[in-house]
Amino acid sequence: MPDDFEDITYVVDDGLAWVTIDRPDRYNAFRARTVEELIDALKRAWADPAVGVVCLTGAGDKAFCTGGDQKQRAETGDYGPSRSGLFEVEALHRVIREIPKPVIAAVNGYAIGGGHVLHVVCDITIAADHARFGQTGPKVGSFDAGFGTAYLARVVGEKRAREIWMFCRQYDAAQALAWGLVNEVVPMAELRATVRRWADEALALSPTALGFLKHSFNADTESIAGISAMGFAALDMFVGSDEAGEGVEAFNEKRPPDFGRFR
Ligand code: S0N
Repeated sequence: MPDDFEDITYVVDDGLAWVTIDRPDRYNAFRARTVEELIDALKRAWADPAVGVVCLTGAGDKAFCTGGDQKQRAETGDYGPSRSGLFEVEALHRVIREIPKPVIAAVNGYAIGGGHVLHVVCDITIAADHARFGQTGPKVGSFDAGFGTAYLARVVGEKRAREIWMFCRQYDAAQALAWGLVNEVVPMAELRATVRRWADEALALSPTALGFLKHSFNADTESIAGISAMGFAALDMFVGSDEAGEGVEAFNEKRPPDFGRFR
């Protein structure tokens, strides 16, 4: 299949598909096209019997992904064009969960906002020791009322998940490991080799058993998908508001937001 990706790269190496968000000048933030390409790549990995494990990562050593592209949002009021005309973040979460193969997030820097949610929904997270984690929605006028909140609470517990969203702090890799938000922390220079090692362990196991196990783990949290659909519909309405606009403008003007008048 010809590789017509613009925002990502897709490379299969000995059973492991590397899916890399390739927008380092935007700290690997995603626009609609990026999300569409990520979905295509994951489906390609799903369909390919030569692939047993997927790794999602970001180009460079600054960022894994910093969520929705706030510059695009300021320029055009949306996340730019896609073939379908949709901005399918919710569908991306679903395909990461539904592909019956382990998906490993290799966090090579900031995992922030919608980028943080991406690693949360992956099966495994391996982080470089300089990685930083956090949500920014209430700072920039967005929220994730689905897997980004409810499933995060399953991972780290209610109190920590609420702290993460309600205070928009950043957490280092050691803290993320202590909270069970990541599986392993390694020096950046060892990140890819570590993913390779984890992938090789999984590649030696029964793919059918792994697939059913993944479905089984998902079954327990599947009700979140319904909340997620409602949350993203609400978000679509909220992002057009003056309140959300203040968050985007503040980020792009490099100043703190002033939400006082919306209280
Ligand atoms: C990552 C942060 C903390 C890094 O800070 P630092 O080290 O001070 O570097 P900066 O100078 O800030 O950044 C370096 C350069 O990278 C650009 N950049 C960084 N992040 C983004 C981004 N998300 N979009 C576009 N550009 C980005 C900077 O602008 C800078 O470039 P220059 O040098 O040219 O100025 C810090 O950068 C940070 O906090 N980034 C923003 C993180 C953020 O708020 N992300 C968005 C959070 N929200 C979402 O992801 C939700 C989107 C969504 O899922 C959605 C879904 C469906 C429907 C609607 C939505 C919706 O929300 O609209």
